[in-house]
Amino acid sequence: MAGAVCPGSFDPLTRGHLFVIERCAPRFSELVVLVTVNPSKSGLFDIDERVALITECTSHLPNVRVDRWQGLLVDYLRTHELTTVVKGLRGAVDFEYEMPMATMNRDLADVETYFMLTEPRWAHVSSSLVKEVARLGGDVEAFLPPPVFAALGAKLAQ
Ligand code: COD
Repeated sequence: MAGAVCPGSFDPLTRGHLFVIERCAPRFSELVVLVTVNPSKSGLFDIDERVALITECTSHLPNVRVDRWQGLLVDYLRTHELTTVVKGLRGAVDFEYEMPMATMNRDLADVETYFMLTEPRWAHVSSSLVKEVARLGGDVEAFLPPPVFAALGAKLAQ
């Protein structure tokens, strides 16, 4: 099978994201985890930090590459001659949010989106909820790969 792109903000990478990446990677020749840059949105982690954390957390997956992109997702795919996007789905709310994007990307560039159901134990996990809980002193270790948990602790201690 050809390559695919797994896009997201990844601010930061969670175990839910990693589950999707680990399940998808063996099913494609190459999986590009693409950190998309939204200039109007300032995240907790800068783009270099997000790329570095994903690179470290996916180092056991030989066909995973981490990249970054600012602009339309389909333009990245066109530039790299790719036609498949993979996304994680946590439930109906994700589906409602993702369906128009998937249809738009199909209309724009004949890009197909494959959805991977998350594992139930990660269905409530999002980067934003993890950050909120951590900022308020909650224990979020279970929801993050160890390097991300360490980086989040260091970031919030700053
Ligand atoms: N389990 C499984 N999957 C999960 C989990 C979890 N616990 N948490 C998140 N995910 C999935 C999300 O459903 C999403 O598919 C993906 O992981 C990334 O999630 P986030 O939160 O890191 O990133 P988003 O949702 O903010 O990313 C949205 C994009 C950046 C992909 C989107 O806005 C985009 O494509 N932007 C590029 C500009 C563009 O082309 N815009 C037009 C789109 S038609």
